[in-house]
Amino acid sequence: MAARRTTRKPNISRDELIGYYRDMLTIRRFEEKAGQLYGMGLIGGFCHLYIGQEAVVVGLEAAAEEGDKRVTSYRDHGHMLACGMDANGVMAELTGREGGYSRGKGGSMHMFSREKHFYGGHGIVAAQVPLGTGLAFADKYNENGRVTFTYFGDGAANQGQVYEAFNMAALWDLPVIFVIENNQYAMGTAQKRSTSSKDIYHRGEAFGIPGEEVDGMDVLAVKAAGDKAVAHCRSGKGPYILEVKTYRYRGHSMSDPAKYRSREEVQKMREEHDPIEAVRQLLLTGKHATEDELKAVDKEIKDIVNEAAEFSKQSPEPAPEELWTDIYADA
Ligand SMILES: Cc1ncc(C[n+]2csc(CCOP(=O)(O)OP(=O)(O)O)c2C)c(N)n1
Ligand SMILES: [Mg+2]
Repeated sequence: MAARRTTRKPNISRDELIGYYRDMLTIRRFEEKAGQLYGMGLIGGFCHLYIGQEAVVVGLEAAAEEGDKRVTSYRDHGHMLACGMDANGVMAELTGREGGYSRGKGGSMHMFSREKHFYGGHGIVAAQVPLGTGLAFADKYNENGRVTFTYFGDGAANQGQVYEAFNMAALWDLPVIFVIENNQYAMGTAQKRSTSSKDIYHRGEAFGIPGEEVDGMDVLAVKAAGDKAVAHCRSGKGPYILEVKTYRYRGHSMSDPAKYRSREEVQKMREEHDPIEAVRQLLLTGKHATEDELKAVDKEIKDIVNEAAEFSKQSPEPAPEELWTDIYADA
């Protein structure tokens, strides 16, 4: 049932490559800026950065179609930007301001967008897995041909509710892609200390769910695997598992001293497997773009991120009356 690692690379145009470069770099620069604002005391509470994992969400969003849904954990800013949510609104939510997606009342882990079909942002480990399965149940019931991307971590993959969700998703052939973002750590615990097997992609075997391991530092491999998983789900064959092997460069959250791994380990991943640098090299060596053209893209992104930071500083804090809004669903 479990398939082998995806290495096949599709033919790719300049525009597509530039698009991946732009989208991944936007997430990275946004997260770097969020880290700075956190350091300045402008962001409170928890803040989990996605730096290093950009190719996962960018590759899979490229395989999605309008109307498809996504739900994820607390490490969620990249997912929001990749599905088209506005950088100003995301950053202002991080700083707890009125211009944020939840009007400053939710913060980093509690943002949603009905327009972009983004269903959060969930702080309870693995809670989004049954929720994503439920979203797919609704799509199947409504016969609308949509697919739900349900993202969770390697640590979350050891939670019981994941397997209850797998059972129901398989039983009812639900159009849900379970994306395990295996960044090798759950807080300070390395996968080998917490998980009985090295690979997680075969965990659906007992339920008859096909699974595949994907190189999550290679956006083209992620896109190819995403296309395959989407085709499977959309054709009515039920759920699919993608275990995407990735790496987070920063700590679990901004308050993590990261004593559980060496600087050399992180440095090696950055230098040898960085997903953005890989696409940059493809663009340059394939003569799809010049250094100057890429610098212009970098500048464009810097402007977007600086504007988001400025907006999130200028936007006022929510008025006290806001405490009483958005409590119940539309009556
Ligand atoms: C039910 C529950 N248990 C424990 C926690 C504390 N906690 C927050 S994140 C985390 C680790 C999850 O790791 P993983 O699923 O690999 O995701 P990553 O942070 O690596 O993206 C834990 C144990 C929690 N939020 N919820
Ligand atoms: Mg993890």
